[in-house]
Amino acid sequence: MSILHDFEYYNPRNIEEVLQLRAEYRDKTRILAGGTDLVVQMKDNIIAPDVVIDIKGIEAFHEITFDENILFIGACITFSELIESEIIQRYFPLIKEMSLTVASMGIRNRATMIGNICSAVPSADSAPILLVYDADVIVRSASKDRIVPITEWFAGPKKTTLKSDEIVTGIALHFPERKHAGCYERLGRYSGEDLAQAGICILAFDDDQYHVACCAVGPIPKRLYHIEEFLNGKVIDQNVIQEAKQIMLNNIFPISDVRASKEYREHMMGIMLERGLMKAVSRLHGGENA
Ligand SMILES: Cc1cc2nc3c(=O)[nH]c(=O)nc-3n(C[C@@H](O)[C@@H](O)[C@H](O)COP(=O)(O)OP(=O)(O)OC[C@H]3O[C@@H](n4cnc5c(N)ncnc54)[C@H](O)[C@@H]3O)c2cc1C
Repeated sequence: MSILHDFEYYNPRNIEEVLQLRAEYRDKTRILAGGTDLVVQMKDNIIAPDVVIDIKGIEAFHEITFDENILFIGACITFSELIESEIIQRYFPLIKEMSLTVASMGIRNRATMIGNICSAVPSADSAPILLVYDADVIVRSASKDRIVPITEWFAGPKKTTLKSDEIVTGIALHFPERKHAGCYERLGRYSGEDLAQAGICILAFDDDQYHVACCAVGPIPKRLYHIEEFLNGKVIDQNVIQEAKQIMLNNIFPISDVRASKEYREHMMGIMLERGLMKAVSRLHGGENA
């Protein structure tokens, strides 16, 4: 179906122009990155912005850099570019592992990681990875720059703390100084164009500390701090895993929908937590890299 309503299309070449348009038209605008969510919503008449600001022409948004142990991913970097990036492969292989689970190659060639967290659907695959790394979302408006910790980014299903005059310029991740390894476990009905039924990401450190985050099992993707508190300082064995699974059941709130029932999601999250912990710890101790 075509887009049925009229809108102004802007294709600015610098950030200042984007910020001016956002400041002037605010709620009436939508940023266009890859368009894999926005265009679908416009075609389905779910949203009807008066002004569409295409940011793909802004050079600075196409950068992936790694300086002083900080990874910067620009607003227009696609999942395919993340998969291909030597920086990502070398320092953040978990991002590559996650990106390969997103949709199909056709979608990954257009869809951006920043668009994924701006859409903020509960099943956003980028979210658990950014959460375990304590990523910072870099936000700008014409009057102010601010950094939003990813733990404070998601405000509800499809809602973020971004204001109507702001844009996200990129996301920053600190490379942990301690030895670490991670794993992303994702449940889907089939490989290809399907959203996650459940997802869990684990980052294990060599001093027996753990970061754990999930998606698609509650209104927002989130860190599972109660599980982390229980796991921290412990060597992973079957007793620890079984207790961690019980703690998880009190901390996730899946719903039943077209993709899976609440009960199936709960059951599978236990299995994925077990698999994820075993895999992350094995990788930490010299197994395959991630
Ligand atoms: C067939 C199909 C399969 C999919 N499968 C998956 C999947 O497996 N896993 C998954 O997580 N997602 C999946 N998705 C959704 C995924 O493609 C999107 O979430 C994508 O990552 C959004 O990025 P985009 O660049 O296309 O954003 P757009 O569609 O351009 O924008 C999305 C939203 O973010 C806003 N936005 C974008 N960039 C900025 C910015 N810099 N500043 C402020 N606001 C911004 C836009 O205004 C819009 O509201 C799928 C989508 C389709 C169509």
